[in-house]
Amino acid sequence: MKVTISIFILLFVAHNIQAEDGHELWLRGKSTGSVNVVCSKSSPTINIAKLELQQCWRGETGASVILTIKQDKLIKSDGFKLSTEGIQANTDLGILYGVYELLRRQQIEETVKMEIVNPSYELRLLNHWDNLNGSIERGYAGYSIFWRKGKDAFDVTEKDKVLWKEYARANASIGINGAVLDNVNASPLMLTVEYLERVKAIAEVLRPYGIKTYLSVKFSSPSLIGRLKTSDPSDPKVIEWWNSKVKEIYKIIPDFGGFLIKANSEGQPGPQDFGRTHADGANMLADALKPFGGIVMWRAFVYKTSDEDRAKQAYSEFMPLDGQFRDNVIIQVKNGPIDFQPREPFSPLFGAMKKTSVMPELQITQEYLGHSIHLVFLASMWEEFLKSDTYQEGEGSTVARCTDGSIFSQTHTAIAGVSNIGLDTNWCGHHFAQANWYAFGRLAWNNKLNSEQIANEWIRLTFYNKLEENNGSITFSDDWLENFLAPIKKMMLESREAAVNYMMPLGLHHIFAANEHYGPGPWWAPKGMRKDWTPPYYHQASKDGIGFDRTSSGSNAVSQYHEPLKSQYSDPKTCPDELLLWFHHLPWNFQMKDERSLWDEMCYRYDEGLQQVRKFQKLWDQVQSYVDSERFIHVQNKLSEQSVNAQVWKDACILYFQQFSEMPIPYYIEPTVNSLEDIIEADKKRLGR
Ligand code: GCV
Repeated sequence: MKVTISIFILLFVAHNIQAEDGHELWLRGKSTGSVNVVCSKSSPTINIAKLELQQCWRGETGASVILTIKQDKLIKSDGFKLSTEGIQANTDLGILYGVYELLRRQQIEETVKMEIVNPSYELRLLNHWDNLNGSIERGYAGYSIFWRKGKDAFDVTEKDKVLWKEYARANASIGINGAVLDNVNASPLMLTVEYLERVKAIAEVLRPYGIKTYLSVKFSSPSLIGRLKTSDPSDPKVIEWWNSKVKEIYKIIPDFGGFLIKANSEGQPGPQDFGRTHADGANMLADALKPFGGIVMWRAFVYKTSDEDRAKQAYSEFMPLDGQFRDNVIIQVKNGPIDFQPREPFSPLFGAMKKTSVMPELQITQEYLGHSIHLVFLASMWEEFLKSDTYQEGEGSTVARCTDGSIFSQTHTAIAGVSNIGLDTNWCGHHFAQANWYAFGRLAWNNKLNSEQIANEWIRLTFYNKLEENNGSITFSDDWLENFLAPIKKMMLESREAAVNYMMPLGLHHIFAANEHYGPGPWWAPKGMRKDWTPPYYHQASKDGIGFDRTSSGSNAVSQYHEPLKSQYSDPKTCPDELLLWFHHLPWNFQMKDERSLWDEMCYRYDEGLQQVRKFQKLWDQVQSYVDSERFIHVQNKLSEQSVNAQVWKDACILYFQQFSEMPIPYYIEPTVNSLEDIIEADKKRLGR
């Protein structure tokens, strides 16, 4: 009887929470509250600010808010002054950002007091890896919101404009102020008139929200579309071609932001094809953009087939060029030295390039973290990265401070995140993947925020029960805070470590299945394949042990880190367990700090990851009554898939590595359930072999 009543109550409550498809992101619905906005100015941006206040006001009903544009030296770039009376800023955009901050605080019940809020980075950009045919490289949420193929590829429809506006609004609400619209593996067609005209249309929608458009360009465009014999950056005709192309772009898009370039990397053309350096290439483009205020973001993601450890190559290539770049060039460096792995140490270029503007590149789309299937909250990873101490200018030289202008007087400060946005109704494929878009924006605005604060904000905004609003204002009940917010926040904060555990614990990296980078593939090494594209290159498992020796007896990648990190990483006793096999090749019976053998510890962590996901499943089931049924079921299904996949990861890795360790699986972990042969067979099938 009791059970029936409980089920009935549950169904009744769940039924009363309106179904939501997630399209509104963290900006859910209008409020019924009213406000009197006092502002003498009118402009497209200010008008948006006023409208947002009127439609989403959740403060005292009938209160007044004064918006003032007045110069104040303490307010920097897009910053603003918040007070109980209203918002003051130097620019219209500052007002808009202030409005979003005020509205967010009202919604999450955070107090508003007199305070100046300045952004950490001047440029806060999304990088879209969107191809011109509408597909998205490493995109897991449908096709591109900007590009499509077919007869209507260049039509700018009302539907397009509505979507671009929603996109712009969401970005502005978290402080993002730039978007690179196309894939870094760029098509030369991007610079042709039809595509530039479409960029113009996109830019018009994005502009009032403060979002500038940027483009990835192909370095060989002069020969590919300009019919020149070469794309050599020192050739006068090539220089002239880029100069006139840039002029043409600014005529079409007057506030164009600049170029992002992937050069001499993974088969992309670049200045080295002509015996020139990265600096020669970047500077040539920077000179073309300079008269218009444009910038070049030149990626340091470079590695070749060579005997040099891949993790060392970007540093070796770029350090000698420090100081040679124009002041409108920013070197864009991925957070880790290899490639957006579940865990990497920070790239040693951070803090080491002292005479060049350097910007971090993070990956919001979950290429290596379970696509849009796994629930993995990336703020924890980014917080770990931004707070990493490089020691380059003494203790406290964190990556955040080395890139935001606190330590080096960079001409430009910037941060980029590879977008996880597509045409899926909920934008990101997984409702919880929206949290990563949100977190990126919030950290780009304030690189000191911690992941707990961000999760706390996002959960409140995304899951508060709209029915509980009273005259526009929201009061979270103790029940909601204790039984929904607290456990969900805990789950989010644990989720990244769980993924590391069931995929690559203890510093293991890049042992993914080929191409898709989704499941496990530590065995994958076809004959003739570039060795740095195969997992055995990274895990180096053999009968004598496992891990990549990057100490002085190995590749000596440790030497690229500043002391005391170099010594700390060099010694397995002081190297953090989390990075142990990144820096060391160790015997299977190596004794860990907790006295387990390395083999036992590895098995334990793989199992722990799986248990964590199962815990997330149970937890989600327990919060059913707090979530609308549409989003509840969606997430429930995703978690169930994640759990099956975590089991595959665990079984595949334990059984594969056991062939080398020849040690028993510890009695205290749950036995494996899949056979290695079956997993490898399924992987071969996937690859069509
Ligand atoms: C856009 C990795 C990814 C590629 C990506 C590349 C890059 O290699 O797998 O899809 O290409 O990084 O960042 O340029």
